[in-house]
Amino acid sequence: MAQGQGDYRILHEAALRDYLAGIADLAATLGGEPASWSITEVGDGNLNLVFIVEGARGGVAVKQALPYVRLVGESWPLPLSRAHYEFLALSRQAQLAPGLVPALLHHNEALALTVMELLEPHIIMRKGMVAGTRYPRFVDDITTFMARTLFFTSDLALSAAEKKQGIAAFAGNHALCKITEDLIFTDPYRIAEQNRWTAPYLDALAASLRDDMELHVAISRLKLKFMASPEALIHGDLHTGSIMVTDSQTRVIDPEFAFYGPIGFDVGAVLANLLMAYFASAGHERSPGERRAFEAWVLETIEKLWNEFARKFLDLWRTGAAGDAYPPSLFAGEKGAARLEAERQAYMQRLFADAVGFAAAKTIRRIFGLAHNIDFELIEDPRRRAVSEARAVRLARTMMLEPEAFPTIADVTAAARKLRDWQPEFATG
Ligand code: SR1
Ligand code: MG
Repeated sequence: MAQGQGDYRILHEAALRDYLAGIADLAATLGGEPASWSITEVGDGNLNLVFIVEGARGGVAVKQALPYVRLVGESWPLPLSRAHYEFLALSRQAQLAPGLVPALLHHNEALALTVMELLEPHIIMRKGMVAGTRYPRFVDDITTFMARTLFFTSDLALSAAEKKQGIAAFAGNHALCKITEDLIFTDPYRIAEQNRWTAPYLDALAASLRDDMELHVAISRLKLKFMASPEALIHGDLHTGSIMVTDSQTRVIDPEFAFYGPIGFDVGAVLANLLMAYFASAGHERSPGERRAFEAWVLETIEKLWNEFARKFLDLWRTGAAGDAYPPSLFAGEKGAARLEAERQAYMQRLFADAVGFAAAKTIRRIFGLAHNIDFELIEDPRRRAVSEARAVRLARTMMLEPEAFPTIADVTAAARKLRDWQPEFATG
């Protein structure tokens, strides 16, 4: 499947058609004459080109990395090697969480190009949530994906040698890590050219982020944890734009930010994006209270997200731990079993605190940093948008500064519920 010949070039429509026509398996999947294939560029992410190609028999999705950040342009170069790490991560995730990532059909290292199954009729979950759609399969699927990919690439499941080989295999993806280190953990808290927010309503809040030393300590501790905690192979960008859904299926896409990092970063990413969908929802209402049922579902999903993830992760630990951490010989007998179980609970409590902190960081970056999300951006009236954003920031700030106020996931949802109708000073006027 993997190919490595040829020089890199950007494949626009005609070149892509010729390229795919030259690969017998793909041409057969598409069917009919290559000239009849429809090719549409649909990429709405920040980094890459994405094409949907459809023929008489079927379709495929083609993703090609650009040598720069698409959102910004050629002034911000970015290594093509991210396509290699994405392919590697997708391959590993497919083994560990079968059916929860798109099937890989072809990869060309030199072209930084990957061909995958066409996910149809799946849509990007973020778009569905903006429309107020509920996804009944989501929580079970995403918790299975996270529990299995994170547990089985951790020291709880791997030998020390396997784990270190894993870390080494992804260590070269540091340019993508640097994006996260800058855009999530640094820029929103300082003057940075690419920052933006809903002005003038959030001007004072933006200034307060730049001036709050306790917040600077808290975000820097999280940054250090992100940089120096190779706990497991994480997706690295697990927001609702990296998840495609239908009523009955969930697929996780786009793991180009994958590396060995803190487990709480992936869990916190999903948590943050559900919280943002919750706070954005009021801004999408056409009549007061119209989306209450959707909002109740989001909060219920947030609670299940943590509870189900923790249950599945602990089950794997209790039944499938073959890693070099926590040697069984140190926890023999009834006394050992009881002590190890208490330690598992303490591990999960620490992981929850990490997830709460990372969720806060991921929320603040989407409101004050370079890359925003459509949950808020599609609220047309800027004052209304700023109200939703200010509620999310108020919760995020407390989560970052007072993590002890959130010992359980129910404390997070209770705090979110309380802020649903909170009116910042600028709300009227
Ligand atoms: C310059 S890239 C901006 C963001 O897009 C990706 O989806 C990541 O979230 C990254 O931080
Ligand atoms: Mg992406």
